[in-house]
Amino acid sequence: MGLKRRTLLAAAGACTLAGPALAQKSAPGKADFKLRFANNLPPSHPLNQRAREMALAVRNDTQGRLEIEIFPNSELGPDTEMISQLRSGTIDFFTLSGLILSSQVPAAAITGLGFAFPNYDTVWSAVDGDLGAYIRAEIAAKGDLLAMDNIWDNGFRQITSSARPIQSAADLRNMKLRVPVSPMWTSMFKALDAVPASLNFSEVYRALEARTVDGQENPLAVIDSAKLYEVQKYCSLTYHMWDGFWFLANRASWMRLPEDMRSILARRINAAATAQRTDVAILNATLLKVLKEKGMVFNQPDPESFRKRIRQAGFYTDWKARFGDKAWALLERSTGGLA
Ligand code: X2X
Repeated sequence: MGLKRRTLLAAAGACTLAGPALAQKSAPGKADFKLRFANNLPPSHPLNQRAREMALAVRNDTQGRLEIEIFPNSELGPDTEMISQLRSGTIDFFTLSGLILSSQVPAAAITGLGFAFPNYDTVWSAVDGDLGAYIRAEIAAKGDLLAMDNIWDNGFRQITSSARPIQSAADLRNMKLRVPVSPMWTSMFKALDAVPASLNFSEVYRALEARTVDGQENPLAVIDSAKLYEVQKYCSLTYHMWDGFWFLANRASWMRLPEDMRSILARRINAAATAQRTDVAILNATLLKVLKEKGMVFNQPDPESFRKRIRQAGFYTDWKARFGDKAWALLERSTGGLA
């Protein structure tokens, strides 16, 4: 390669590294960067509604130079495969529960500890505070992943069933319950004497319809947007776990962007997360009536029998040892004593 050509290429590279002010303007209608954002939720879920708004805002802010293509509903594959695609860079962004991410980043499961958070104030004080920062540092330490500052809200999880309402922990005995693919979910429902079946979300509706599992557990916004009320009769408001979605980025994809695009993108993604949290809070207040009108039967069990059963099974002792004192102390700073 002649000096002239090498010099030209270096200049072009410098041009990109120096930021878009010098970057080649894309041809009208043709983006300089096209990124792929995948998730496992229906298009109607607030996460995808706010993601579409965010993508539009980013395209406008960058004068069309940066486009984000959204793939909802596990279109690019089940969660456990999309993690690999994110790490290889086939997918650039992926929203994922910390409990499923824990196969790669064990510490990320801590926010899903059973009955840890009594309300949203304690959730946000933890995930927007030192515990969230600790988890994001653990994610970044993998070397090929980054997490945006603001976690998106999945919600407090409730148990649905086609067989019976869950009035106490005893009603879970031998119930075949679908759980996401994560040691935390499996261990909690084993501690409750259920029979947890690990399935990616993309398989849940069919498994419930075919009765290969009796029930599943999810926040109301997921139960409604995924139309699980069509295949589940009972919904027991257990609030047994809070769950959130880290907005994850492939690090190489992120670092290829000019610095000014990265700051626009981070600002818009984090703002969308804040708006989505408000959407979920509104749904939490309105979906009970809506789902009753769609035929679901609700009950609100006393959480004490569940907490007592998992404590007796050594659930907190076991997970405190797995997470370690530092992470556990960060969690208890928001929740108070748990083990
Ligand atoms: O898989 C689930 O149940 C879901 C949609 O809530 C998560 O992504 C954790």
